[in-house]
Amino acid sequence: MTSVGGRYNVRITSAGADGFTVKNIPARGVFRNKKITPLCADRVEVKKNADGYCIFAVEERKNELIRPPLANLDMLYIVASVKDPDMTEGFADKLTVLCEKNGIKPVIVMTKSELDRTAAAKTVSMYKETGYDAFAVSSVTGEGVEELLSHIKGQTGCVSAFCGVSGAGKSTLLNTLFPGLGCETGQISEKIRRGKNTTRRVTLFEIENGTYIADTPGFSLLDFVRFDFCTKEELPYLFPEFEPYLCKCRYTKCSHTKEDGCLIREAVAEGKIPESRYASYLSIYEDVKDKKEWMK
Ligand SMILES: Nc1nc2c(ncn2[C@@H]2O[C@H](COP(=O)(O)OP(=O)(O)O)[C@@H](O)[C@H]2O)c(=O)[nH]1
Ligand SMILES: [Mg+2]
Ligand SMILES: [Zn+2]
Repeated sequence: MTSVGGRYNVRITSAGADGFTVKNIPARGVFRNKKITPLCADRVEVKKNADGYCIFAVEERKNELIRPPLANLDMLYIVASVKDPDMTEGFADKLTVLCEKNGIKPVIVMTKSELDRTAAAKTVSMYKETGYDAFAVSSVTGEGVEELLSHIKGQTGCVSAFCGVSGAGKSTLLNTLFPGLGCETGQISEKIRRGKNTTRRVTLFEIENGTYIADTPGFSLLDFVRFDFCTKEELPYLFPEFEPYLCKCRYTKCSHTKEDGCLIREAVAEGKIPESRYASYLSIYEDVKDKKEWMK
Protein backbone atom coordinates (compact mmCIF):
# COMPACT_ATOMS: atom_id res chain seq x y z
CA MET A 1 0.00 0.00 0.00
CA THR A 2 1.20 3.56 -0.74
CA SER A 3 -0.31 6.87 0.29
CA VAL A 4 -1.28 9.93 -1.71
CA GLY A 5 -2.53 12.82 0.39
CA GLY A 6 -4.79 10.91 2.72
CA ARG A 7 -5.89 8.45 0.04
CA TYR A 8 -4.16 5.22 -0.74
CA ASN A 9 -3.08 2.94 -3.55
CA VAL A 10 -3.44 -0.71 -2.65
CA ARG A 11 -2.12 -3.74 -4.47
CA ILE A 12 -4.57 -6.61 -4.17
CA THR A 13 -2.75 -9.88 -3.69
CA SER A 14 -5.28 -12.21 -2.09
CA ALA A 15 -6.17 -15.54 -3.67
CA GLY A 16 -7.90 -15.18 -7.00
CA ALA A 17 -6.83 -11.56 -7.44
CA ASP A 18 -3.54 -11.64 -9.30
CA GLY A 19 -2.01 -8.41 -8.10
CA PHE A 20 -4.10 -5.62 -9.56
CA THR A 21 -3.97 -2.19 -7.98
CA VAL A 22 -6.86 -0.14 -6.69
CA LYS A 23 -5.97 3.52 -6.77
CA ASN A 24 -6.85 6.49 -4.64
CA ILE A 25 -9.10 4.81 -2.10
CA PRO A 26 -9.95 6.20 1.35
CA ALA A 27 -9.55 4.57 4.74
CA ARG A 28 -12.57 3.82 6.93
CA GLY A 29 -13.89 6.91 8.69
CA VAL A 30 -13.44 5.29 12.08
CA PHE A 31 -9.64 5.27 11.56
CA ARG A 32 -9.57 9.00 12.25
CA ASN A 33 -11.12 8.63 15.70
CA LYS A 34 -8.89 5.71 16.50
CA LYS A 35 -5.88 7.67 15.21
CA ILE A 36 -4.93 4.88 12.79
CA THR A 37 -2.91 6.14 9.84
CA PRO A 38 -2.12 3.60 7.16
CA LEU A 39 1.60 3.73 6.32
CA CYS A 40 3.43 2.90 3.16
CA ALA A 41 4.11 -0.88 2.97
CA ASP A 42 1.27 -1.64 5.36
CA ARG A 43 -0.66 -4.83 4.73
CA VAL A 44 -4.32 -3.94 4.71
CA GLU A 45 -7.73 -5.47 4.27
CA VAL A 46 -9.84 -3.87 1.56
CA LYS A 47 -13.63 -4.00 1.36
CA LYS A 48 -15.90 -2.99 -1.45
CA ASN A 49 -19.18 -1.34 -0.61
CA ALA A 50 -21.69 0.84 -2.44
CA ASP A 51 -19.24 3.78 -2.55
CA GLY A 52 -16.38 1.65 -3.87
CA TYR A 53 -13.28 0.29 -2.20
CA CYS A 54 -12.00 1.38 1.19
CA ILE A 55 -9.30 0.27 3.60
CA PHE A 56 -11.14 -1.67 6.25
CA ALA A 57 -8.31 -2.81 8.51
CA VAL A 58 -4.56 -2.51 8.90
CA GLU A 59 -2.66 -5.67 9.80
CA GLU A 60 -0.40 -5.62 12.82
CA ARG A 61 2.98 -4.17 11.86
CA LYS A 62 6.34 -5.84 12.17
CA ASN A 63 7.77 -2.36 12.78
CA GLU A 64 7.06 1.26 11.88
CA LEU A 65 9.23 4.29 11.29
CA ILE A 66 8.19 7.92 11.61
CA ARG A 67 10.95 9.17 9.32
CA PRO A 68 10.75 7.93 6.64
CA PRO A 69 7.09 6.99 7.22
CA LEU A 70 7.12 3.26 6.46
CA ALA A 71 5.86 0.03 7.99
CA ASN A 72 7.05 -3.59 7.82
CA LEU A 73 10.58 -2.86 6.69
CA ASP A 74 13.04 -5.74 6.44
CA MET A 75 16.00 -3.77 5.16
CA LEU A 76 17.05 -0.13 5.09
CA TYR A 77 19.64 1.02 2.57
CA ILE A 78 21.25 4.03 4.22
CA VAL A 79 22.28 6.12 1.25
CA ALA A 80 24.94 8.83 1.70
CA SER A 81 27.12 10.60 -0.84
CA VAL A 82 30.89 10.97 -0.35
CA LYS A 83 30.55 14.57 -1.52
CA ASP A 84 27.86 17.09 -2.49
CA PRO A 85 26.41 16.81 0.13
CA ASP A 86 29.21 15.46 2.31
CA MET A 87 28.45 12.30 4.20
CA THR A 88 28.00 12.65 7.95
CA GLU A 89 28.66 9.43 9.82
CA GLY A 90 26.63 10.77 12.73
CA PHE A 91 23.47 10.78 10.67
CA ALA A 92 24.10 7.36 9.14
CA ASP A 93 24.75 5.94 12.60
CA LYS A 94 21.50 7.36 13.96
CA LEU A 95 19.81 5.39 11.22
CA THR A 96 21.69 2.16 12.02
CA VAL A 97 20.61 2.60 15.65
CA LEU A 98 17.02 3.09 14.57
CA CYS A 99 17.28 -0.08 12.45
CA GLU A 100 18.77 -2.16 15.25
CA LYS A 101 16.03 -1.01 17.59
CA ASN A 102 13.28 -1.93 15.11
CA GLY A 103 14.60 -5.23 13.81
CA ILE A 104 15.51 -3.83 10.40
CA LYS A 105 18.76 -4.77 8.67
CA PRO A 106 20.80 -1.66 7.82
CA VAL A 107 22.99 -1.57 4.71
CA ILE A 108 25.35 1.30 3.94
CA VAL A 109 25.47 2.67 0.40
CA MET A 110 28.06 5.33 -0.44
CA THR A 111 26.99 7.15 -3.58
CA LYS A 112 28.85 9.48 -5.95
CA SER A 113 31.93 7.37 -5.17
CA GLU A 114 33.63 8.58 -8.39
CA LEU A 115 34.02 11.99 -6.69
CA ASP A 116 36.35 10.54 -4.02
CA ARG A 117 37.08 6.84 -4.38
CA THR A 118 39.49 6.76 -1.44
CA ALA A 119 37.00 8.29 0.99
CA ALA A 120 34.19 6.03 -0.26
CA ALA A 121 36.32 2.89 0.12
CA LYS A 122 37.42 3.94 3.59
CA THR A 123 33.87 4.44 4.84
CA VAL A 124 32.73 1.18 3.25
CA SER A 125 35.49 -0.83 4.92
CA MET A 126 34.82 0.85 8.26
CA TYR A 127 31.18 -0.24 8.15
CA LYS A 128 32.10 -3.72 6.94
CA GLU A 129 34.36 -4.04 9.99
CA THR A 130 31.40 -3.29 12.24
CA GLY A 131 29.55 -6.15 10.57
CA TYR A 132 27.31 -4.30 8.16
CA ASP A 133 27.00 -4.85 4.43
CA ALA A 134 28.33 -1.76 2.66
CA PHE A 135 28.74 -0.66 -0.95
CA ALA A 136 30.43 2.14 -2.84
CA VAL A 137 28.57 3.02 -6.03
CA SER A 138 28.39 5.65 -8.72
CA SER A 139 25.40 6.27 -10.96
CA VAL A 140 27.70 8.25 -13.25
CA THR A 141 30.31 5.55 -13.96
CA GLY A 142 28.24 2.53 -12.95
CA GLU A 143 30.90 1.22 -10.57
CA GLY A 144 29.53 -0.95 -7.78
CA VAL A 145 26.04 -0.94 -9.26
CA GLU A 146 25.98 -4.66 -10.27
CA GLU A 147 27.12 -5.71 -6.82
CA LEU A 148 24.42 -3.66 -5.12
CA LEU A 149 21.81 -4.92 -7.57
CA SER A 150 22.48 -8.54 -6.70
CA HIS A 151 22.26 -7.65 -3.00
CA ILE A 152 18.84 -6.08 -3.51
CA LYS A 153 17.64 -8.93 -5.72
CA GLY A 154 18.77 -11.39 -3.07
CA GLN A 155 16.13 -10.05 -0.68
CA THR A 156 13.27 -12.13 -2.08
CA GLY A 157 9.92 -11.34 -0.50
CA CYS A 158 11.34 -8.44 1.50
CA VAL A 159 10.42 -4.79 1.84
CA SER A 160 13.45 -2.52 1.54
CA ALA A 161 13.82 1.24 1.38
CA PHE A 162 16.40 3.77 0.28
CA CYS A 163 16.76 6.59 2.75
CA GLY A 164 19.15 9.41 3.51
CA VAL A 165 19.52 13.15 3.14
CA SER A 166 18.12 15.03 0.18
CA GLY A 167 20.50 15.10 -2.78
CA ALA A 168 22.41 11.95 -1.78
CA GLY A 169 21.44 10.36 -5.08
CA LYS A 170 18.80 7.87 -3.94
CA SER A 171 16.35 8.37 -6.79
CA THR A 172 19.10 8.50 -9.42
CA LEU A 173 20.54 5.25 -8.08
CA LEU A 174 17.15 3.51 -8.09
CA ASN A 175 16.71 4.53 -11.73
CA THR A 176 20.20 3.24 -12.52
CA LEU A 177 19.52 -0.06 -10.78
CA PHE A 178 16.06 -0.49 -12.24
CA PRO A 179 15.79 1.34 -15.54
CA GLY A 180 12.22 2.30 -16.21
CA LEU A 181 11.30 2.92 -12.59
CA GLY A 182 11.00 6.63 -13.28
CA CYS A 183 11.89 8.00 -9.84
CA GLU A 184 11.88 11.78 -9.72
CA THR A 185 15.38 13.18 -9.36
CA GLY A 186 16.53 16.74 -8.90
CA GLN A 187 19.32 19.22 -8.51
CA ILE A 188 20.04 20.07 -4.90
CA SER A 189 20.39 23.81 -5.47
CA GLU A 190 17.05 23.93 -7.22
CA LYS A 191 15.37 22.13 -4.36
CA ILE A 192 16.73 24.58 -1.82
CA ARG A 193 15.71 27.56 -3.90
CA ARG A 194 12.19 26.31 -4.18
CA GLY A 195 12.21 25.48 -0.49
CA LYS A 196 10.84 22.00 -1.00
CA ASN A 197 11.89 18.63 -2.28
CA THR A 198 10.79 17.08 -5.52
CA THR A 199 10.03 13.78 -3.80
CA ARG A 200 7.80 14.53 -0.82
CA ARG A 201 6.25 11.15 -0.47
CA VAL A 202 7.39 7.58 -0.16
CA THR A 203 7.04 5.56 -3.35
CA LEU A 204 6.95 1.79 -3.21
CA PHE A 205 7.98 -0.28 -6.22
CA GLU A 206 7.48 -3.99 -6.74
CA ILE A 207 10.74 -5.15 -8.29
CA GLU A 208 9.81 -8.82 -8.36
CA ASN A 209 6.76 -10.71 -7.26
CA GLY A 210 6.38 -9.85 -3.55
CA THR A 211 9.71 -8.00 -3.33
CA TYR A 212 9.41 -4.29 -2.77
CA ILE A 213 11.71 -1.30 -2.60
CA ALA A 214 10.79 2.23 -1.53
CA ASP A 215 12.22 5.58 -2.53
CA THR A 216 11.82 8.09 0.27
CA PRO A 217 12.03 11.86 0.50
CA GLY A 218 15.25 13.26 1.88
CA PHE A 219 15.31 14.31 5.49
CA SER A 220 18.14 15.43 7.69
CA LEU A 221 16.66 15.50 11.14
CA LEU A 222 16.49 12.50 13.41
CA ASP A 223 15.63 13.94 16.76
CA PHE A 224 16.54 11.51 19.52
CA VAL A 225 15.74 14.19 22.11
CA ARG A 226 12.18 14.73 21.01
CA PHE A 227 11.21 11.21 19.99
CA ASP A 228 11.55 8.16 22.17
CA PHE A 229 13.70 6.17 19.80
CA CYS A 230 15.59 4.40 22.56
CA THR A 231 16.80 4.65 26.16
CA LYS A 232 20.39 5.10 27.29
CA GLU A 233 20.32 1.60 28.78
CA GLU A 234 19.57 -0.07 25.48
CA LEU A 235 21.79 2.19 23.37
CA PRO A 236 25.02 0.14 23.76
CA TYR A 237 23.13 -2.91 22.47
CA LEU A 238 22.18 -1.03 19.31
CA PHE A 239 25.86 -0.90 18.31
CA PRO A 240 26.50 -4.55 17.39
CA GLU A 241 30.29 -4.13 17.42
CA PHE A 242 30.09 -3.25 21.17
CA GLU A 243 28.59 -6.67 21.95
CA PRO A 244 31.84 -8.59 22.74
CA TYR A 245 32.81 -5.99 25.36
CA LEU A 246 29.51 -5.39 27.12
CA CYS A 247 28.95 -6.40 30.76
CA LYS A 248 32.71 -6.68 31.31
CA CYS A 249 33.50 -3.10 32.33
CA ARG A 250 34.76 -2.36 35.86
CA TYR A 251 31.45 -0.76 36.87
CA THR A 252 28.28 -2.75 36.28
CA LYS A 253 26.38 0.41 35.42
CA CYS A 254 29.13 1.71 33.10
CA SER A 255 27.75 4.23 30.61
CA HIS A 256 30.83 3.73 28.41
CA THR A 257 31.24 7.50 28.19
CA LYS A 258 34.03 8.37 30.63
CA GLU A 259 34.46 5.65 33.26
CA ASP A 260 37.84 4.09 34.04
CA GLY A 261 38.07 0.38 33.34
CA CYS A 262 35.58 0.65 30.47
CA LEU A 263 36.22 -2.06 27.88
CA ILE A 264 34.39 -0.13 25.16
CA ARG A 265 36.72 2.83 25.62
CA GLU A 266 39.69 0.47 25.59
CA ALA A 267 38.48 -1.17 22.39
CA VAL A 268 38.19 2.28 20.78
CA ALA A 269 41.71 3.21 21.93
CA GLU A 270 43.02 -0.06 20.49
CA GLY A 271 41.29 0.57 17.18
CA LYS A 272 38.90 -2.37 17.55
CA ILE A 273 35.86 -0.10 17.46
CA PRO A 274 35.92 2.73 14.87
CA GLU A 275 36.28 6.18 16.43
CA SER A 276 33.48 7.69 14.39
CA ARG A 277 31.06 5.00 15.58
CA TYR A 278 32.04 5.68 19.18
CA ALA A 279 31.63 9.43 18.58
CA SER A 280 28.10 8.68 17.32
CA TYR A 281 27.44 6.64 20.46
CA LEU A 282 28.52 9.55 22.68
CA SER A 283 26.43 12.01 20.73
CA ILE A 284 23.26 9.90 20.85
CA TYR A 285 23.92 9.13 24.51
CA GLU A 286 23.87 12.90 25.20
CA ASP A 287 20.49 13.11 23.47
CA VAL A 288 18.86 10.26 25.38
CA LYS A 289 20.61 10.34 28.74
CA ASP A 290 17.81 12.14 30.57
CA LYS A 291 15.09 9.88 29.27
CA LYS A 292 13.54 7.52 31.78
CA GLU A 293 11.58 4.34 31.18
CA TRP A 294 8.50 5.90 32.81
CA MET A 295 8.53 8.81 30.36
CA LYS A 296 7.58 6.50 27.53
N1 LIG B 1 28.59 13.04 -9.40
C1 LIG B 1 27.50 12.30 -9.18
N2 LIG B 1 26.29 12.92 -9.05
C2 LIG B 1 25.21 12.16 -8.84
C3 LIG B 1 25.29 10.74 -8.72
N3 LIG B 1 24.05 10.26 -8.46
C4 LIG B 1 23.23 11.33 -8.43
N4 LIG B 1 23.90 12.48 -8.64
C5 LIG B 1 23.33 13.85 -8.66
O1 LIG B 1 22.91 14.22 -7.36
C6 LIG B 1 21.76 15.04 -7.40
C7 LIG B 1 20.67 14.52 -6.50
O2 LIG B 1 20.21 13.27 -6.97
P1 LIG B 1 18.82 12.62 -6.54
O3 LIG B 1 18.82 11.23 -7.08
O4 LIG B 1 17.67 13.49 -6.87
O5 LIG B 1 19.00 12.59 -4.94
P2 LIG B 1 17.94 12.17 -3.82
O6 LIG B 1 17.40 13.44 -3.24
O7 LIG B 1 18.74 11.42 -2.80
O8 LIG B 1 16.90 11.31 -4.45
C8 LIG B 1 21.36 15.12 -8.85
O9 LIG B 1 21.82 16.31 -9.38
C9 LIG B 1 22.07 13.92 -9.48
O10 LIG B 1 22.36 14.13 -10.84
C10 LIG B 1 26.58 10.11 -8.87
O11 LIG B 1 26.76 8.90 -8.80
N5 LIG B 1 27.65 10.96 -9.10
MG1 LIG C 1 14.82 11.51 -4.46
ZN1 LIG D 1 32.03 0.67 29.78
